[in-house]
Amino acid sequence: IQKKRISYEEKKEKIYHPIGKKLIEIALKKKTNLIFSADLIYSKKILELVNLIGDKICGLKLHVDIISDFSFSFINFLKKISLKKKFLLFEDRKFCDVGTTNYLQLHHGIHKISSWADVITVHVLAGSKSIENLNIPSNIGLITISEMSSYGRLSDDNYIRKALNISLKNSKVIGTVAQRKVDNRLLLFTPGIHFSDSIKNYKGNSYIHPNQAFIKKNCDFIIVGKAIYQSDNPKIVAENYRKAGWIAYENSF
Ligand code: 5FU
Repeated sequence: IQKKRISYEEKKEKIYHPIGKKLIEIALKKKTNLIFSADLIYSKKILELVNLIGDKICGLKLHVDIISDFSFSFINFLKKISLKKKFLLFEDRKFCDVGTTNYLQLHHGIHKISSWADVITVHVLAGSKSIENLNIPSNIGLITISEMSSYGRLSDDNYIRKALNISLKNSKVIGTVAQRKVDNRLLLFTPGIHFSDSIKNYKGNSYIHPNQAFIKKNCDFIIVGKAIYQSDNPKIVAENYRKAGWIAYENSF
């Protein structure tokens, strides 16, 4: 396994999926590796924040099933902003069932995730077959969850190794969530990011500074939620995370 730090440009050559390549292109163009996790329950609030910080992010991550007033007009607005400000839409649904159920949850129900998401997250607990045959269009990429950021996560080294292997073998997978260095053919996404040391362990999730994510773990993209949406000035704070993430990336070689 190749774990030596490589640049976004080099990584772009190793990632064959068009969405993986596109995410890297956006990152390089906008100089941002920041993905904003908008864990808010009203669509208006999400749209307000995205209008405010859309220039600073390469991705917007949603949990669409927490949005109380979900509608397709909300999705249409988001899609428009994402095209204008150039960022991708991530749905953090963490599909974790047998393949046929994953398929139904992805394409049907109220949210029709496959009709609008650019990237979706999946667990591989049910095995490699559970994420095959999902009939995903070529413009949707998968992120596997190999190792969560939470305290007391159940994944051990053996599970993580197998999850990473499944990720490498599936051509729809663009990357993974893990708390360690991974093969350079995968993009590494790191949630659990916060500047403040005082929330290292908050409600069962663990947090690290962007410097640690890039320098110790060779992360490619940081995912930041409450540090931004709970702040008094999301625009300034998002810019601070963008800058910190970018500088940490540059300093990680
Ligand atoms: F896969 C993972 C993980 O391992 N940890 C996470 O925290 C996903 N997450 C998500 O990232 C979680 O569901 C939240 O949506 C987001 C982190 O938000 P925070 O407010 O920055 O803690």
